[in-house]
Amino acid sequence: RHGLLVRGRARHFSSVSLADIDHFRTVLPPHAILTTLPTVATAPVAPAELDQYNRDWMGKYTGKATTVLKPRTTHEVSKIVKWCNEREIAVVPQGGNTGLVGGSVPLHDELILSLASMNNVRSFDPVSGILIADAGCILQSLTDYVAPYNHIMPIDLGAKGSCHIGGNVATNAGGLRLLRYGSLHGSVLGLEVVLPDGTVLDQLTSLRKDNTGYDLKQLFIGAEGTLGVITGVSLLTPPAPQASNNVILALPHFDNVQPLYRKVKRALSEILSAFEFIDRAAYDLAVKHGQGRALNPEDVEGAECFVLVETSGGRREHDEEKLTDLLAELLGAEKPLINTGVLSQSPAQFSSLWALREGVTEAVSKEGKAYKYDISIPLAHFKTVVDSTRKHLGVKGLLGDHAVKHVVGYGHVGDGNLHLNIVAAAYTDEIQDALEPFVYELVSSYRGSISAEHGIGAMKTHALHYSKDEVSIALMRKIKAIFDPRGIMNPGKVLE
Ligand code: FAD
Ligand code: 2HG
Ligand code: ZN
Repeated sequence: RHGLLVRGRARHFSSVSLADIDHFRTVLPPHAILTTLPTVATAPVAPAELDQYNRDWMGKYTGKATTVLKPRTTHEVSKIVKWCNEREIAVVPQGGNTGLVGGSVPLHDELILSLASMNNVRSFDPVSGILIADAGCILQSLTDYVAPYNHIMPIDLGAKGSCHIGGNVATNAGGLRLLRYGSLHGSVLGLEVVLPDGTVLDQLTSLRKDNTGYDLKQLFIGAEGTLGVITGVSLLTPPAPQASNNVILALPHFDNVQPLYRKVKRALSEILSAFEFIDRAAYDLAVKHGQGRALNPEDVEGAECFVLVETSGGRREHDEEKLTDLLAELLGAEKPLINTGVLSQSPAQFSSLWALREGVTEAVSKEGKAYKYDISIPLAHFKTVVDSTRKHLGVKGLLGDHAVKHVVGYGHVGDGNLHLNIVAAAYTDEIQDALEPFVYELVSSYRGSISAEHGIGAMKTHALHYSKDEVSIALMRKIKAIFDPRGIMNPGKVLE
């Protein structure tokens, strides 16, 4: 047994033993059990083979799990979790392991329950657009699945090639379509969840309307695996738009973003589907690391930031006309809000413009180690927050090639969500201490959220109080205790 600091005191969990592996062998086939423990029946895997499960996407958090289990059915998940609960083995549910707050990897040697082998579509109704899928389905594969029926997923994000729908639900991921289709709290119609004692909560309904008391499934959306394991998801997929266009606009000043947003909303109204922001430093990094095609350097000289506007609508000619009219109006204005605008002319250009925005995270990780702050603040203060963080690091003497290389801002303007990324040569305590609580206090001064869409994970448990009051945190603890009295489910995440 080992101690894991939870709520400031050590809680004791059992390490996975050979006897546990023997039990898991009665539940799962040998290839679904990856363990470094020297079992008689199966050759142990080399510890390095577990690295991809123990290390998070950023290379910032590393666990020491000895065992990864890959069940294929809800029944298998239930049997595993029941056993772990009885034995007090802590469990980390893992999807595509693309989370950005250290929630998907163990803090110590918790067992990793990977949903990767639960990847079947259970049903799709082309009339209602309701999709029921195993939690381990990769988001891109679901997009591909519904495409021939002329439907799309209500969510899209840069990690779509690896993240699971179960992981998306568990983190309540926002992404690039939230402006148009809203959050998963609205699109998810039902869930199947294995509770920490192994009970299966079957709320996998596909009803649009169901006011029959407390809406329990909502608790699991954004719970980051702390209340149970999501095994099935029912969600509403919207019809694919008949036409999608995008344009990237270069702005001379950040101050123009707000008036531009108002103008764009008014001009494009029902066809506006995304309004995304990249500051100059983020744009330069995306270009440097080959994300999308750079705009003509002369056109973007002096541009302080960029906005990507997407339209999705029902008639191509109508949408194109609206967009070109808007562009003409913006460029022809007496005091133009933009320097230039590049309208995509082909599907390849459409993707390339998106890549400039979507690819910033990838570019940042190629450039160095990222400290990520995913915050909700009023749009007017996006630039102030980036600038004051840069200034603060400068005062601390931490700016330079061997410490902090860049401070960049990008994100979802339409949702008031800024991604503040501090790109450093390495993760160091000095940088960490300079950034926290500085950033959280800044966010709190705007009554903002310290986590707009990525969650709390292991990264922000200590900072939850900046965005949640004591009453709310106390209620969260009570809810956790009801669902998971032994605290086995992703301990040390969300709540300390
Ligand atoms: P994981 O990383 O495996 O897990 C995330 C959390 O959910 C963990 O706490 C884990 O325990 C829990 N979990 C996973 N599966 C289950 C399950 N079946 N049951 C219970 N708990 C589970 N996020 C956004 O919100 N918007 C974005 O635009 C966005 N873009 C991204 C772009 C890139 C390039 C990357 C790397 C990440 C991005 N993210 C974004 C972060 C992110 O949260 C997601 O990628 C995604 O939702 C996580 O899904 P996953 O399957 O990888 O989950
Ligand atoms: C995005 O919007 C993602 O691109 C990732 O949420 C943000 O890496 C980040 O900080
Ligand atoms: Zn985002």
